[in-house]
Amino acid sequence: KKEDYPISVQFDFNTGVFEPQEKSVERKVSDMVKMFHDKTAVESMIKAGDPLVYEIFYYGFKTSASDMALGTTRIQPGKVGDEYYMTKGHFHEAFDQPEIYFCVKGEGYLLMETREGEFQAEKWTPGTISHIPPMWAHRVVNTGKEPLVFVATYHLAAGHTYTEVEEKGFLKCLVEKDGKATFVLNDKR
Ligand code: S6P
Ligand code: ZN
Repeated sequence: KKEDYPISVQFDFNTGVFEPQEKSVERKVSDMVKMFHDKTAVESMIKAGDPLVYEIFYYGFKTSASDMALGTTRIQPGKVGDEYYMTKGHFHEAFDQPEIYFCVKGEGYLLMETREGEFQAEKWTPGTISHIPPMWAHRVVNTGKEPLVFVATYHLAAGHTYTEVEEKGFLKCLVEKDGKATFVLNDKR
């Protein structure tokens, strides 16, 4: 079968795009209404054109015996109110599924949290590779002035669940204070 033969894609470290790819997904401010804490800023940004927050480029590398998905993400620099652009964040549906993230461009943080309330943030610069263990929700925040690009590998069997993060957020948010990226406690908690 064709899918059981090796295949390579060509990745651009600057743009985060690779070819060939199976699909790409765009997320705008209107896709993340519940995620950002300043609802007034959310509404006015949507009215002012609903800017792009991040894009995902994806290839599943499905074979007849297994899969190993590749997803690259490019988060634009920017803020909604004082809160930096970020991914939605999710848990994996399957309780035994980890993930590897590799930051190739930009700067920011990987936020991770368990359902028991343990929280950990990893500072990211180009070259940081992080292992996300099973059962840790994960979100990436771009605190820099250029796009943040990272590469993810995971099994399609992982699945994604967004509702818990949508309702509760992560323990801490990253906002700009006096020109600096600062952690503040999430006011939903
Ligand atoms: C999938 C992996 C990434 C994210 C992507 C966007 O397991 O973690 O490819 O899907 O970074 O984030 P999110 O939270 O919108 O899926
Ligand atoms: Zn994931």
